[in-house]
Amino acid sequence: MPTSRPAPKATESQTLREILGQPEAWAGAVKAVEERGDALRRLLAGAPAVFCGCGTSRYLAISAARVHQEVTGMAALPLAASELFLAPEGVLLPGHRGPLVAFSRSGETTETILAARFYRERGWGPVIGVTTQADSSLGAASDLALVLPWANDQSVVMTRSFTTMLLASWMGTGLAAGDETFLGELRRLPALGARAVGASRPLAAELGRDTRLRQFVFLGLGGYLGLACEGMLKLKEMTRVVAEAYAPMEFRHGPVSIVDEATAVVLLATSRGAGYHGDLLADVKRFGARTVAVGHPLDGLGADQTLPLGADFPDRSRGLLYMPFLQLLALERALVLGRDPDRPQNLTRVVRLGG
Ligand code: F1P
Repeated sequence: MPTSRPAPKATESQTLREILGQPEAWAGAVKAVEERGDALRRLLAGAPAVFCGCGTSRYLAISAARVHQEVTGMAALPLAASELFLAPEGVLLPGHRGPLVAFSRSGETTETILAARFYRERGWGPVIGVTTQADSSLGAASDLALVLPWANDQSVVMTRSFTTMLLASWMGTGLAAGDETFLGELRRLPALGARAVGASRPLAAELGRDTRLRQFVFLGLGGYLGLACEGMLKLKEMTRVVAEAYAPMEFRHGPVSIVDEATAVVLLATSRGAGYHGDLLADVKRFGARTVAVGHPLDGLGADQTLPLGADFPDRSRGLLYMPFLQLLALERALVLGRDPDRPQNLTRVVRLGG
């Protein structure tokens, strides 16, 4: 239903408050996971894992699973929750055993609850529910519920809840792997969050308010694909502007046809991709795109605009610092279009089947 409420000023937006409040919420996640460390280690270590969710929580599952596999050395499969119970033969092998990590801010999304129940009924392994809601249906369907109530966004769109649940998942991964170096990186992120938010605001405002840019493409490698997809979703939800997300090199294989002078291509920079992504940006620039590179390393990419973030972090943990920029970009565009970023068209805070 279109909202009849006039769009709020930026300062009145619930979404903005939640974006700005992320660093405190991250600190809470680090602490909460450490307190449940033994139980999480027991459930997560030593077996292939499945990660699932819907919408934002599904994109979170991609970033969580890719990092989990890299850090633990155990297979990790990201799924849309519905795939798990509607087409299980295509995703899990007979005899599968290992934990399911199911994400849901509300803990009430129909498909995520059904996936958790289905997984347990089949005896595939323990379910870890990561949510912001105490006493939720997901919690009831889980062997261990990791509840992060301070990250429960009141806005329809998920911002703080996405990054906080992602950091919590990465912490669980670090504990399962016993990887103190990785855990040390994650423990440093909350203290750097406020600086990342502050550094992101000017470029987010400039690009978001530049209405000559009518379509946005977000590119992310590996676990950063989940972040790129989430950047796309924020823009769609808050603004209805055309947005797409790809693994960077994939963009050249067809989708590049959409590029014109009204296109912004936002690359989420990674050390691993650096040797290839300069050529990619040069290509899309030739077709007229505005190119923006976020993160690190940025040298040699030749992007029109850059936002340096997280230079002293490795790829696996740096991406969290990129998210405020993507969220703020969408918020700025929503406000310039006179849309209410807190209340996207056609969307409710919880999506229930038949509800
Ligand atoms: C998942 C989701 C969100 C979307 C909206 C409706 O919610 O699809 O991605 O932005 O808020 O719900 P959840 O399962 O994480 O509560």
